[in-house]
Amino acid sequence: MKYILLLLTLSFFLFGAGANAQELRDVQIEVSVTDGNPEAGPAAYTLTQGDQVTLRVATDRPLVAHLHGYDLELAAAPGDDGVLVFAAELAGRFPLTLHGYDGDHGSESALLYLDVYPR
Ligand SMILES: [Cu+2]
Repeated sequence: MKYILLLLTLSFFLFGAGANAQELRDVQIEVSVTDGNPEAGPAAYTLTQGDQVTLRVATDRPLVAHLHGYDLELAAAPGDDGVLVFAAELAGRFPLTLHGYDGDHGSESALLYLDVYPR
């Protein structure tokens, strides 16, 4: 009986620690690009440092997008969404910009902003 109590106590402790770690959220962000512009204008998304981010870009034409600061790039095409999966370890404001759209490399317009707040 004592062992069972000990196990219960232990699992409570472990579960408690796990619950703390889960303050780190899984954040899904989706943006749809048409004519080189995000559907509803460039939105800002608020994150907390350490959040696990899945960033998905759907597009009507082939594009390359660049997440500044994190220096991550994704490619997307019609029917083939571009996806970035990363931990938001850097705090600050970071734009995701177009580096190419439909073969044109001239644009650097922002598709969205990530505002990552320090823990
Ligand atoms: Cu860039």
